[in-house]
Amino acid sequence: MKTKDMGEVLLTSAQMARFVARGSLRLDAVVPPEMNAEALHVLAEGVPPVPYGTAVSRAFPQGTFVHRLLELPQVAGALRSLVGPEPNVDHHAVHLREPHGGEAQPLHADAVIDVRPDAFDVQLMYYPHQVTLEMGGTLSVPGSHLRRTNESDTGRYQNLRGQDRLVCPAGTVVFLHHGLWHGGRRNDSDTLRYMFKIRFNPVVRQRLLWDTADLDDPQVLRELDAHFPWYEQATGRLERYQRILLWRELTGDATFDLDHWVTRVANRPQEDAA
Ligand SMILES: O=C(O)CCC(=O)C(=O)O
Repeated sequence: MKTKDMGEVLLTSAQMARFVARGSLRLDAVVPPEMNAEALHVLAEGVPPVPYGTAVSRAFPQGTFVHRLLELPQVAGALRSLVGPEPNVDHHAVHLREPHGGEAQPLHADAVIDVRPDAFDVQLMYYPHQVTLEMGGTLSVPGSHLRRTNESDTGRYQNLRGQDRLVCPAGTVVFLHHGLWHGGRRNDSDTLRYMFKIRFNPVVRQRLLWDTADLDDPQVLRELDAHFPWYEQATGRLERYQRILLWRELTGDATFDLDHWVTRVANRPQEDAA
């Protein structure tokens, strides 16, 4: 485990590969109990709005709750590994799921038009209290982030095989690729559910920003080759294809491949036959 400035715990290559395959990274109970207790007051009062594109250190000045949240070693290390130093804040929001209230949100991605193959935003989601199955934890569909859809066009899909209904201890932080299909679930409990979200835009190229000591570990390939149960037999393979392209960008290795998927498709000989 490698640490950077101020004790940041960077992600490993295997964790990055897992993020590239799944579209999310979950850090359980990384926020200490006293900060979680404070968060319930801070979030109830509301976090002041931040103009689009404000650098994170200006958006949340030193001493504020959010600044301290983002300084926690595992949170800071994951953010740096995914989007690099001093990203911009796209927007933030406190998301409530009322007790016995409302309906589940339709499945959606948080991007209407964003087909970047070589970069991504991340959304931090922080849960200051325990989330039980009844409490309307966020639902997400692992491996859906690289399938190009527009925002809520996936809303008609219900209960995809392998979907993840978040149940987590207090102080859990989840990072989502901006394209991941997700939605708040209905809250069937007596408890108001809080979640604080911040979307970050990178301001540097997202290349080798993590702890790369294990870059050649076979686990990296295993993570990148992951299959998810909702994938179609044939089209599901395109997800692996997209992951290879993203891994090439993230590592700068233009020859990286899994079983020649991209190499084969890139074969366009330019020489005429003699
Ligand atoms: O409230 C939630 O769990 C999810 C909210 C959501 O989908 C979003 O912020 O885009």
